Amino acid sequence: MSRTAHIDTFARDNLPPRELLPEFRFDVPEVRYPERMNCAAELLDRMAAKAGDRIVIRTSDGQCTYSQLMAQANRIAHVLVEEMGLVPGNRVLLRGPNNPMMAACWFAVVKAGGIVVASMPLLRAKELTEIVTKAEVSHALCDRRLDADLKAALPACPTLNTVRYWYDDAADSLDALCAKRPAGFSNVDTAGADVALIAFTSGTTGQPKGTMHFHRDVVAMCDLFPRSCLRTRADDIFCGTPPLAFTFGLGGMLAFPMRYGASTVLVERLTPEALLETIQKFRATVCFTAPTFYRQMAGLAKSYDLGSLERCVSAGEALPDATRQLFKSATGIEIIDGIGSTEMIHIFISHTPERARRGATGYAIPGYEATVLDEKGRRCAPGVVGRLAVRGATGCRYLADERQKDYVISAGEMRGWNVTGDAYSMDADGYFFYQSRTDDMIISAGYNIAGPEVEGALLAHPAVAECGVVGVPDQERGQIVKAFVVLKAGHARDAAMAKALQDHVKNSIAPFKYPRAIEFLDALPRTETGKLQRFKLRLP
Ligand code: 3UK
Repeated sequence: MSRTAHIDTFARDNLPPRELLPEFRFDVPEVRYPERMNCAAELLDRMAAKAGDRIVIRTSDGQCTYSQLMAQANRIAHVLVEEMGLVPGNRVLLRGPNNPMMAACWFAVVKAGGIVVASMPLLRAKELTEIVTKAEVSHALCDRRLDADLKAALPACPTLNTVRYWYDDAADSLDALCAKRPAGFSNVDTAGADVALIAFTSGTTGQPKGTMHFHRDVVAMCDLFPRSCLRTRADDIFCGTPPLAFTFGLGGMLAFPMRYGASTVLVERLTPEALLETIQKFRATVCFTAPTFYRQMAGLAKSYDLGSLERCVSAGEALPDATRQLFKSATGIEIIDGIGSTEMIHIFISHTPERARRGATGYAIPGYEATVLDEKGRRCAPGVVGRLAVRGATGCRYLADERQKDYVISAGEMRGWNVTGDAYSMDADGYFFYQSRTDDMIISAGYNIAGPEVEGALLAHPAVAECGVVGVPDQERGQIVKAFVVLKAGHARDAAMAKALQDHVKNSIAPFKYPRAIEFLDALPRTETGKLQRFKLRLP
């Protein structure tokens, strides 16, 4: 292993044992990097030197250039090292909505050789305590407006003893401290294989899992999907919803545009209407969000001028074909679907707009290989449903976690492949078709039924705004298919509607898959990242 710049070696000491590591493949030349690399230098300083006056961040209150963002990150890095006692390798909690200080803090931590542990804005004291404890976080930088949950967590977090707040007028606020610091900073000379980021999974159940990513992984994610599928350009203006604490958002809302000298619009809270307004106002060219947003935006699009918008990326959960078609007829844009995961850091199966295939997530993008495995761990024939496995330039490294062996195959012919927990089939052309999460497959009277397929059928009905389909226990059949449906305004939630929806499903897919139970809801339970919380629908 290369010489580490970390003095605090906690992350390296807690990497999975060698035999449980995934196999990394650097088949595409873009991801063969030098041994020394600091991803902040790569993404920020390099562009600041080359095109410092270009705008990097736009907000409703103004904008900043690459040089200004670098200066701010450098000032914060001085505060971290000189006032807060940060030592390379220490973990730093970042907590804030998507705003310029959150971005500057991200780069500051990495410049100073620290490891970013970002927390989703909606995490409460209990979850904060869990991630701080697991990652032995020593420092925190937090938006003042999100201080309550952090303060509530602190008594239970003995490792976390140095906290500063930003967007705050106190004399010892981060804003005040960094104003007194110089705009130049010499970055810690990290190894490409030093940990830069511990991203916690938005897992729905059980203890959160921390995934460790190296400096080189952060750069690699920028050199793969955004180059081959998104074809990012320097004049692009990015916008969207995913939080910077979610690797989907770290890429789409910050790192991807920066790798190409483009700019990003940061907005703290977005509804579908507000996202459409943002696209219109900033003349955005690229949008990143989850399928449910595209579906809602399709219904509203005609009231906005979306003439600037060219490319839209959907991830986080499966994009139903009904949503792809609705959005295309509303805007003319073929959405780019992509499956990624916190473990893999970003998207590994996707497609260009021209190569979209109905119902498919796409093909393994350059830099990755993917396949589908049967129960015995052998490759399935085309068309057969099994477990998705992937390997490439990035891969899963859980922080001190028994579950490493569940994500990475440790023996046999497929040793080193990452298993994402998704059921997929692959066609003869190498396109991958999502079925469900492996453990979400509904087994009813001996049939395997994928909830998302039933959802896709329901979504094609004109009265359906949103829906979620799960298996619920049943005496006779083991499980039955149950649909939770949000209707569009003006439709009655009655037995006749339930019957109409059931008939609609029976007429569009194999009849045994139809939902025997239907419940109408005002809204579906979702995570901050736009994922349907199926476990909540299954609760009695
Ligand atoms: C599901 C999808 C079907 C799938 C993520 C892009 O979602 C991200 O990371 P998470 O760790 O969840 C991973 C799981 O989410 N999923 C994501 N995208 C799709 N299923 N089609 C899709 N397009 O179950 C996967 O295993 O929260 C997505 C980039 C970075 C990310 N972290």
